[in-house]
Amino acid sequence: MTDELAVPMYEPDAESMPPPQLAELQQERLRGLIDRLLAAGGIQAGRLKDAGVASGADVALADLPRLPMAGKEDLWRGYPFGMFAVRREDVLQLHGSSGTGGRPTLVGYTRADLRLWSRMCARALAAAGAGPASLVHNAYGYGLFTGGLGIHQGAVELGATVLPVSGGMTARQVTLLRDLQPDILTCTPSYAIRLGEAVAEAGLRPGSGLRLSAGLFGAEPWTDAMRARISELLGLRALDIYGLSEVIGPGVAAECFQAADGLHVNEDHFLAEAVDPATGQPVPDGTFGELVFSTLTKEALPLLRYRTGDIAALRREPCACGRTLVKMSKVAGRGDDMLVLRGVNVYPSEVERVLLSHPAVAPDYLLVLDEREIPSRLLACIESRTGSAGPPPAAGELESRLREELGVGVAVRLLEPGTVPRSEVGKAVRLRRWASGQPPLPGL
Ligand code: DLL
Repeated sequence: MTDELAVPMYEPDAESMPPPQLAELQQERLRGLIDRLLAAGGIQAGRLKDAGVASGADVALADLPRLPMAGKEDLWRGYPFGMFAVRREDVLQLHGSSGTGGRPTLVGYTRADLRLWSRMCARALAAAGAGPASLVHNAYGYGLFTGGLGIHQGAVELGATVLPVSGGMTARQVTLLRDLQPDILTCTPSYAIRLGEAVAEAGLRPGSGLRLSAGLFGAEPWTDAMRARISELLGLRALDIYGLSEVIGPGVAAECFQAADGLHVNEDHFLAEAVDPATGQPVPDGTFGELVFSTLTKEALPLLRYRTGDIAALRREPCACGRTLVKMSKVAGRGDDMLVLRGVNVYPSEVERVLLSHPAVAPDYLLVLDEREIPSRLLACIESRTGSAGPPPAAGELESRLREELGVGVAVRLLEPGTVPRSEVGKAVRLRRWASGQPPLPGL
């Protein structure tokens, strides 16, 4: 680690705990979680009893793969408060995500949960180099979505100055970036690109009118190719932050400034597993699987072995930053986003990686799964890039790269800049299904 890149940890005792000590702590907390679930008497308690677990003392850390799992359906079934393990009046804050098919996933926090959440987000901000002297431009949406308020509370916890600008109104954001000179930017990666373009249009450049040093980008999948574009546009170190409402929100895992290579999972509070999505059996470290989390210390909504649907790999290895926490890879996609094209499994993020490795295309793309005929075919609609990146590639060139790297045919449509709809607020839509009627983009 070079001194230049060294930044202090927010909770060094926890973040760099020796693994055997961490395992002991996790086992003790897992037992506590099981006792709390059994005492609450809900659906998870019933499953534990069916599995022969009558008390936390019956369980060791190594038994984890044999314990029952929970999923989003449980939250939907218990909606709104059925999964809470505390009285509604002990819940201080509610959040949620819109969820698949418009069904909301509602989550709640006790006072202790809110403190924990703030600390986890403070850890992530500190890992990005933020400190009490920082100014955090927080362009995650404020509201039911956990991004805005989660990061906000973390910045306050850290003692930094936070600007709760929320998403949208891009011209005003550019003015604030210029006038306030924040060092930390937090928003979705797709919005970071949008902001980066708007900043360039306004004649601001990294080092001249902008002094951002790092950004924490998450809430949607993004690739290293996007990372390179964001860094170039905004002149900052682009770091990944991961989380989901059910587990706590942002702050489950985050990259460090030093390595920017995989996200450190706060596994002293969120025990992580990767399992085969089909069988639920653990996969070896380094292998992609579905992430499963147990919330070891949460009160309002304790979850044992919650299946996230997110596909990533876990890695246990020393990091330049000194954290001993397990690392997760960037999320490759969601199990339910995986496309099967003529028998080949493809994640949208893999298509993104191949497309954006070409310097003359823009990071604005939409994948259209044309299901009007069987077998369905995938169209990658991507904008060519304005500026000095050289001539746009021929569609055929990108198509051969995709065939070579993914082993499957993907048709490419090159579009004029500005054709793909931008998301100013909320998460970017990268995949649309076209089953009948009008195409999702004109002219397909
Ligand atoms: O997106 C929490 C969050 C806010 C994380 C801000 C990071 C920054 P939900 O709205 O409940 O919570 O959506 C959770 O978003 O299961 C993943 O599929 C996806 N997701 C979140 N972070 C990442 C990431 C917030 N860094 C769902 N990379 C998760 C890829 C992500 N996908």
